[in-house]
Formats: sequence, C-alpha cells, structure tokens
Amino acid sequence: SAPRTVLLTGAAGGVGTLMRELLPPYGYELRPLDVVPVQGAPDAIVADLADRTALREAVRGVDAVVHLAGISLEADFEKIMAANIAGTYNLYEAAREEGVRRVVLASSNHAVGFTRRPHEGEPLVPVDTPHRPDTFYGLSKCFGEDLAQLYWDLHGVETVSVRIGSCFPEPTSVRMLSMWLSPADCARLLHASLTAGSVGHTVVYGSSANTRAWWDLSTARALGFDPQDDSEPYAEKLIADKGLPAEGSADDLYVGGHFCVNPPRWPH
Ligand code: 15L
Repeated sequence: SAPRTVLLTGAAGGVGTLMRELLPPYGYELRPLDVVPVQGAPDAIVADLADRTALREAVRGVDAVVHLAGISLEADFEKIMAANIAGTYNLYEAAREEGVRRVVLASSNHAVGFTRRPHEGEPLVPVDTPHRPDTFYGLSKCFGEDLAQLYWDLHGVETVSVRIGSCFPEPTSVRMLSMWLSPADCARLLHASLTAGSVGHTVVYGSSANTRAWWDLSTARALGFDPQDDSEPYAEKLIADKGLPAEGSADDLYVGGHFCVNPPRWPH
C-alpha cells in the first residue's frame, strides 16, 4: 500500500523547507526532523544523526524515510564523516531495526562530479556511470549509494538514490540550466520514488525536463516521474548576464562544475 507517514530528515534545510510545503498535498503526513529547530513546525524532532536512540524513535511507525539531512556542501573530512557517512549509517540502522521498508536518499550530482559533461550531440550521462566524486561531500554521497545497495542486498531495505542536480526556486547560473530540479518537479520525483512498485536499490538523476539537460532521466521516468518544468525560459537572461563557460573551464568540462576546482564550503 502507498506510504502515508514519512520521516523527513533535514526538514529545516533548503530542499527540506520546500518539500514541507509541496509533499503534503500528495497525501503524506510528514514527520519533520532536523538538527536545528524547524521554523513553523514546533512538533518537529530536533535530533543529531549521531543520536541513534533518537533516530530509532524517529523512524518508529513511519512507512518511509526521505533522507535529506547532512552537510550539503564541501567541508572538512571529519565533519563530512560524522554527519553524512556515520549519520547515514545510523539512519539506515534505525530503519532496519524498526522495519522501515523504503528510504528515498538525497544523493547528488557531485557523486559523479568529475564525469565529463556532454556537449551538444553527445550522449547523456547514464546512471551506471562510475562514481567519480568531486569533493569529500560527493564522496559521502557515493558512500550513501553503496550503503543503500548493501542494505537492499543484505537486509531488504529498499532505496531510491536521487542524484539531485540543483533544487532551488529558480536557476541562478548557466550550469543550473542543465542541472535545475524545480521544487515542483522535486516533489513529483520524491512522490514517484515513494510510490513506485519494487525498486530494490534504484539510482535516478533528479532534474527537470531541461532543454540543456546532461542527464539520462530514464530510470526516474521508469518510476513514474514525469517532469513538467524546463529551465529554458531563464536561459537568455542568464547567458546574457553571466556568459557561457569558457572553453576548458571546470563548468565547461565537468558535471560538478566549480565544485571540481573551487567547491563552496559549508559555513559551520
Ligand atoms: C549540491 O549537491 C549542493 O547540495 C547544492 O547546494 C548545489 O550546490 C548543487 O549540488 C549543485 O550542484 O548546484
């Protein structure tokens, strides 16, 4: 039966805040969790991913987990290890112990960030391209995907790993014309990931139906995802304002763009 009660980790973050608005209309009852208090959600669980007792309580009785929590940019390895590597392990252990059947995992384009980006006429990047992280952050997403595979093979916990492109209200760079996942399409993709029949461990790219897409969306579409947005209406102005990436620059060469040479740093 379709999942109804869903633990949403990282509920105070960028994507989490958008999804708290956009997922309930699909019929979900969200149980928000974050390491900081969640604005406008006084009942949200405030817990660190290091707190295994709290995580076990948090997953108890939910039908599925949408795991967005963790550090979302590059940081010192120790911080990435605690939040994204050990934290994701702790969450999966809690899910296994409490019999949660499915996790939707926020992976990232940065798990394959050093992959060459296709130019016009070249084939799209397939989901089975080898892991090629561009940062410790991207490496932690590779770990999450492999952990998900292990928990499926060993324990029968299902996961859809979503390699999210750039999920913001609007694209704000030329690179995002290719990577943009509109918030509405993100909700569509999470809904498809939560409701599709047997998924085992499935990896999908998360972007809208962008004219300039680099991704192969076929595995996402196979789950029932039908993206409705396209960044193209933003293209003319963004290109006029910022210019196309210089030939041979990171944005020109790699999926991960500037993360490959000058990754933005987590503030804390
Ligand atoms: C990510 O994985 C980051 O979490 C997000 O902040 C964006 O920078 C995005 O990738 C991106 O590549 O645009």
